[in-house]
Amino acid sequence: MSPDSPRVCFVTSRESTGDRPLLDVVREAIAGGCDLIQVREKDLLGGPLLQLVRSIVEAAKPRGARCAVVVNDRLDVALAAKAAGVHLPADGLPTGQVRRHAGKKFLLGRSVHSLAEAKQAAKDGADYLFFGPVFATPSKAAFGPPQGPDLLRKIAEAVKVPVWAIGGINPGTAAELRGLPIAGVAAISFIATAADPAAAIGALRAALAESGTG
Ligand code: TZP
Repeated sequence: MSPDSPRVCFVTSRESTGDRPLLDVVREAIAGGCDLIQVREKDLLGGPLLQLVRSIVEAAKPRGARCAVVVNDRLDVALAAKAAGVHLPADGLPTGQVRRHAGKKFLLGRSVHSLAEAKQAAKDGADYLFFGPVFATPSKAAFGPPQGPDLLRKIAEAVKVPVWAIGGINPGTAAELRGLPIAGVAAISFIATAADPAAAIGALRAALAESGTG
């Protein structure tokens, strides 16, 4: 999978935005050309999560399909908020069942941690995959040890669906992924903690593209 230009996803974490409301940071990421927003606020109950997702969907509307909003895990919230889709954790709902329920147009992402999981998710109808952590992540250690760019490449070459890299992504690590057949990179802390989230998006894109990524 080789997109025309490398893409950038902001995975939200309202705990990481300092004293700024998450929505402000999201708006700046949208203004900076963010291609995909994954709302990942696992501790929020349905009501407040729905409210947050609705606001983010509204904020992203002017950019249409160029900035899709997906909700981590919560298919119900994604549907109720009219988000573009859902991002299923590796141990989340079965991809095939969600596809049958939500229909063909609903964007369906899945996190995978191995080649076997990637092949299965692609077979089950996922539209895109997240693989990681590729690098050591400043976010929780719960994401496990870094898997490295070599396995990322292997997975991206083995499946036909777009594969995104996540985990420890910043301009330095993104530059190490130049030329890999990936859809783009996804980051929590590099974007959420940036003084200028729009510039952070641009810096990631530039790092991927500098010598013409595939
Ligand atoms: N899945 C794999 S690593 C990770 C997730 C959600 C966390 C990425 O966070 P950061 O701060 O971009 O390294």
